[in-house]
Amino acid sequence: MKRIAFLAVLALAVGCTPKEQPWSISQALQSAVEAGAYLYGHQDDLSYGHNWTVESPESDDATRSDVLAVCGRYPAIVGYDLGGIELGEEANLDGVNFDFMRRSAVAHSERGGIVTFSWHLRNPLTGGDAWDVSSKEVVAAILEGGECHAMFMDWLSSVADFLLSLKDSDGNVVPVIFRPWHEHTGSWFWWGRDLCTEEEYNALWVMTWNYLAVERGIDALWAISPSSSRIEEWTARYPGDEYVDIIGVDNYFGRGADESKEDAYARFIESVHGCFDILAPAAAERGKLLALTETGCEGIPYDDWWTEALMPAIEGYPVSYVLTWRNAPASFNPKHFYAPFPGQESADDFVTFFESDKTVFLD
Ligand code: BMA
Repeated sequence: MKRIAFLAVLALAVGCTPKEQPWSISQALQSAVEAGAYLYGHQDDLSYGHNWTVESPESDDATRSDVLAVCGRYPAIVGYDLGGIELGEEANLDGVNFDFMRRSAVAHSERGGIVTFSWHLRNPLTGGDAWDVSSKEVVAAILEGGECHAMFMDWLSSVADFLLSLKDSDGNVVPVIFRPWHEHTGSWFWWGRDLCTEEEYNALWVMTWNYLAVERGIDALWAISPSSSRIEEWTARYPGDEYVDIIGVDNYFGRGADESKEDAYARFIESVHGCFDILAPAAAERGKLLALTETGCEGIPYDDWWTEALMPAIEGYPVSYVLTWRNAPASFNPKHFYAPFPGQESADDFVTFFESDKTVFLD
């Protein structure tokens, strides 16, 4: 684990005006890159793990974490998902209570960490979920002049209210990374490539940004995460440099039924390199941070995936952070986890990954 002046960097933000506040997170990420390291992040890290879940959301002190249990440190970044907030639900689509999300996000931030939010929101036109791709009219329907525009702006106001409620003990709203409309070069979400035009996608982003950043004054770093699928087309669905701070990619490891482990590792590394070969120069040219915004190997049934697949995939690129997806409770799915827990097959290798001077965890 590389020690960067993480807390100090965040503390510097105290003197900033609200508009400049995400500078603190930006500096922490930039410092890591300059030190040749990247922050490690884990989705829903404090909310549940493979063998546990927060049972009393109103009183739980958000100290439990599979990552902490394995290596003795929290991830530097904790990811959360806002899906469900748009309907005023008590918990998100994966059962994370929003009051607990608020408290644990603030707690993580006060410990010196960074929080990032994605949003697997419902389909506003059909009433289905984020994966309901039955209509190509959804984005058009929520843009200005569309039949669902007013309703959608109401949904956005729930997001704004929540983000503005993330106040630390001094009453300051904590800066976050906001990562909406992700994996849009794929076609499995209703805002994906085959589901809306390039103009509609870009207008959706700008409308979201105008409302949250300008109208509601939310200070966030905005991360755009195309999927590795059709990554070469990513610039067509990119709203413009003014609206983006981090350029990343969502790229997961997978192994074909007849594929050897070695071939699967090589194919993953090559795929991540292929994405970064396109994104890294573009990010540098535009003055943006680069990230592996979602990745992971489901169930991690290997004792060297972290050091032999993930690290070589990132090596050589100025990646500021990497986030692995959630450790769903075994009762939901015993194999749907992307970070180890004590005794898990990849745990020792994860400790090597943690000990490397290329990675940054919470000090
Ligand atoms: C997916 C899976 C789902 C989950 C969704 C949003 O990748 O983990 O189980 O509902 O992300 O978090």
